[in-house]
Amino acid sequence: KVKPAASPASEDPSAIAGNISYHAQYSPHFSPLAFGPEQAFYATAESVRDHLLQRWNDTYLHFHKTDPKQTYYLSMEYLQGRALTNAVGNLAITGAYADALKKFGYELEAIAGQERDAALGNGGLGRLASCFLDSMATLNLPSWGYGLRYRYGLFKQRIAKEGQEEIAEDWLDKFSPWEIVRHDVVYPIRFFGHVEISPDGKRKWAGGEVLNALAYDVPIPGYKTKNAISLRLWDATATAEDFNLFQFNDGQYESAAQLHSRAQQICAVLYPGDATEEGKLLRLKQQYFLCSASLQDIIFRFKERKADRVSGKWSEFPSKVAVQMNDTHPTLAIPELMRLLMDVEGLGWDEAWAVTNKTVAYTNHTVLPEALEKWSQAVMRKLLPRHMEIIEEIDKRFREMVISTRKDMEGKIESMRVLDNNPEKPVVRMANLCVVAGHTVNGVAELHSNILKQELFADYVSIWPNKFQNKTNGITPRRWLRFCNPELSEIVTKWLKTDQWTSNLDLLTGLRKFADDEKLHAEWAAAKLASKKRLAKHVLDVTGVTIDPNSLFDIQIKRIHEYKRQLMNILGAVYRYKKLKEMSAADRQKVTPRTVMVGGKAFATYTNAKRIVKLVNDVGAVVNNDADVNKYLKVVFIPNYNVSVAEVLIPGSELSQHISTAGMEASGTSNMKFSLNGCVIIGTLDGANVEIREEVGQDNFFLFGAKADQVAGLRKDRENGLFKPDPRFEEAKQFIRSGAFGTYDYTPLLDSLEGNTGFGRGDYFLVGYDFPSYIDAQARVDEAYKDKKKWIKMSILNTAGSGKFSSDRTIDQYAKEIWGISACPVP
Ligand code: DL6
Repeated sequence: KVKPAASPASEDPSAIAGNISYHAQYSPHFSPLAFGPEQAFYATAESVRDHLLQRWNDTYLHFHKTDPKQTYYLSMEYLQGRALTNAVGNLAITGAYADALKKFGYELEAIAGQERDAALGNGGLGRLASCFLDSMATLNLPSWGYGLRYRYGLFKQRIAKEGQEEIAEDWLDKFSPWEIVRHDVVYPIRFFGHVEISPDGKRKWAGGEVLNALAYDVPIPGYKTKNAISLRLWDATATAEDFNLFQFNDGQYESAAQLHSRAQQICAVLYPGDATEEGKLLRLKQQYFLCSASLQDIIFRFKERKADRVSGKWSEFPSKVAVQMNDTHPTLAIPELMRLLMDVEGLGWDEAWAVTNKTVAYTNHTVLPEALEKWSQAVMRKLLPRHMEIIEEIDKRFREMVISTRKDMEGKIESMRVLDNNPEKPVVRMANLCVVAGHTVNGVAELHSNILKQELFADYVSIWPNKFQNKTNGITPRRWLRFCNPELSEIVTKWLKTDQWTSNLDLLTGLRKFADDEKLHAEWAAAKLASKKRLAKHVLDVTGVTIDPNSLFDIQIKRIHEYKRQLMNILGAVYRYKKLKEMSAADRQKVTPRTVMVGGKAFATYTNAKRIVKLVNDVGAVVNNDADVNKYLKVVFIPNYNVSVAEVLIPGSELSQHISTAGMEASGTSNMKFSLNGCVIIGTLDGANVEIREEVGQDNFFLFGAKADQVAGLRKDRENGLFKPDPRFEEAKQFIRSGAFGTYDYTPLLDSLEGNTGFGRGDYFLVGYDFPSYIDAQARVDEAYKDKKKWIKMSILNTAGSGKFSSDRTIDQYAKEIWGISACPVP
């Protein structure tokens, strides 16, 4: 009944309804006969996109005209999640769109729930990149995100009888209403081939195969600003020339379209399995594809903005361009920039090196040795022969520099070099390349940055003492409080008498003075209960398990990894269950009822992580059906954890577990999201936990476990047979071994916690050492929860102490202290 209106979207609900109706009728995606929730979502999203496009175009033109220095964030992962709620929220048109949708009989929340998550990432690193984009846009910073347009990003997790199953999830199944294909932005990307040397000695890469990188832009709106920046995602394509018509007509269909199929492989899957040589090659191709397309684009823009830059003026480049490498995955940006500057633009080595060094910076996100990338020199040489030459030259010059200037470091050179020439397995060390070539290296929390400086990169610090920085991670308060927890947000706004906290999170400290106010307590408790009920409904919908919103909601959601110690959590739940079974009915009534929820995906080939998923499910199946105790304990595995699920879980959580072995979690960012939503953390002194505890106060954080500087010694003690396990730890393991939770063979998993040393043994992650203090800390939690006033005060003080963890603060520091860029708001 609503008359279609093609006019650019306005902020009046009737006009918006007309615009939605227009998109429903004239966007040719669906039959015009129906306007169900799905059609309503796509039409609404396209209407919102009209708003975005205006800002996005204005922002590009403004940047073009003013020509500021820009940051280009290169990341193999972005975990964007859903976009509709965020877009209308940032554009401050939520109410108008909600009213418009009511005219069609729909609630905005239900329509927003139709959207698929854009899951182009695995975990923390990808979600961090997405939070950063939100802050870059909000702070009006001239900046871009570059990534890959994977067809199947993060897999969908199904829990079957044997545990986790991975299913490809096609987020582009229909289409994404947010992306704009840019047929005018295409760059050639070469693989394989050889290096040609011209008579004047110039080197040039030739031959091999060439694919195209085609840009898809996703506009990223800032919060209450006119700026909208771009996330540019590259897709791989081949051309008509690459299609062999002769072969096709001859019935050789596969070979006729070989290059087309190879193009499809590049952006098919995020992190394809790399156990095989093919898998390794594909991953390297993906990394190069991202780096080459992005750098060609950056150079194009550099020239586009001033015609005279085409000849000379390359020394200006670092004053216009900052490239941030999000972990080592985009390290090939270094040799690619060198190649483009030398072989295409004609610069000499020294000039190209100076430009590259002043342009690129590197963020390290892990100290786990297995995650520090190393590429086989042979694979690198085969796929990227010219880059391998450049890397060899960087390595050679670095060695010479150390030998000639730092005699004292000679003994260290081999481990600092970019190349590891071990004849058995010669590799390129990507992190070393980043440190040698970049102007700045940063860690992502104070503790982590100190570990980088004192251990992993200590030798480089003595050469370049000013190269290393800390940038503690952050999260966007828009998605992670304002939009995902409207009840709590309203209370915060009401008590602070302003909603400015949404873009100035430090204002939350203003809540501290009300931490004992009973009226605030009542409102706070009511908001938490509403979120807990929403969460209970989600659990019922996806697992069939009914949970009690009056029990303590205890949540651990993150990738499943042995260092994150979900195993300790479940051993704790097993111990709790056993004690409940042994208690009298009268004693049980004194127990704090608890619902333990665990969610997260295990990498497809990570066997122990998958065993942990299975164990949580098996324990839940027994505990939840045990009528003696299930009033006091439930254990639930939340399947298919993703950004949208987190948006339901985090507001409803009261206790959140961040219990990694100290020194192993670089930062963690879900700890910040929980704390911001008034959830109390039980955790070790690891990653950003350390800073969260400082900010919220040590009385409002349940601390346990070994400290980072004890870990090496404890492992040594264990190797020397000095470790004496606590009887409670032995009891919990033994209970599982007894078959109390079914017949699945948990021996390999439990054996990893036994013995003094050895592969898959020796309790490398110190679960046994930390278990007793973990159980004691959980007992303190039980007691604290009984005192409702005390608990709510702790909850309020967690929110009040979260200001530091806004990604606005993090990005402001990157902008000032690494990138040297400043705000460029559209007037
Ligand atoms: O910095 C974002 C995020 C941290 O919060 C996590 O602590 C850290 O584990 C994660 N690191 C990675 C590294 N992955 N690789 N490869 O995801 O980064």
